[in-house]
Amino acid sequence: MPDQLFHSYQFTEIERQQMDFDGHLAYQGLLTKEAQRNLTEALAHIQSLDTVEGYEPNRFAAEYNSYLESLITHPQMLELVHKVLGNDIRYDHCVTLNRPGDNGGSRWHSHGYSEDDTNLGFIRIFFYVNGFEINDGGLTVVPGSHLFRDNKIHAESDADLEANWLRSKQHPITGQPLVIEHLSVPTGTVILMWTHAAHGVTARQADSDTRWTVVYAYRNPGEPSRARWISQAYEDQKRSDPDSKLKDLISLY
Ligand SMILES: O=C(O)CCC(=O)C(=O)O
Ligand SMILES: [Fe+2]
Repeated sequence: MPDQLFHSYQFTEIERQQMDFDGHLAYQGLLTKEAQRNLTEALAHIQSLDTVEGYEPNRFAAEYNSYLESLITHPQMLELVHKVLGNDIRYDHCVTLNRPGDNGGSRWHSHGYSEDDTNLGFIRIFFYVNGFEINDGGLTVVPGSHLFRDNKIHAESDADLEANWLRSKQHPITGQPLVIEHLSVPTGTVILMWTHAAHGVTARQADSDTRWTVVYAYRNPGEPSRARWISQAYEDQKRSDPDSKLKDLISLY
């Protein structure tokens, strides 16, 4: 048996509705201490590698680190993904998101997948191994923004988002104006997010330690995927290995 990845949690109709309503769902402190330790080590390993153009260790992280790779098919990971996406799933990417002190964060954006067929879902599963605070490598979100299924949200700042994309938009279910939310989460937090949700990341403070983070993405197959960071060699190897746990998860379709 692999080590425990998560403490116990619930994904009942209540959590599903919350995720579908907000576009994200945070499980505070879900990662076990052991998983946090192993993840920190693995993320530091990726950080220590020289970059390779076209085959970047941070983008193809699971291909560079066997612990990160093992989590793609960890029974607790697959159980969670199946709860959210149902039976038919594919692995899409595993990208490290380490942010050292002074890291600039990320502007507001969304990601795309299957804009027309809303039956096909795509989720990002963020492991915020050592958590984050508001205005210190903190994730920012707009509850309800994913319901627009807009893959082209871009803004330089909160003010820019508010003056443009957010302006005159209401939550499709409540009719209330959409608002920005700055999250803050403790060590070991896992955040699930529908890929069309508007999100950004605040800059890391200069005197802060590295924020250790990795994202695992999965989807229902059926459409091409733009952020699918899987090398052809890796895909071919997994597909041709009858014993690989990734065999049925690795292909695009
Ligand atoms: O670094 C983060 O917290 C989020 C990064 C991000 O936008 C993403 O992986 O989609
Ligand atoms: Fe993103």
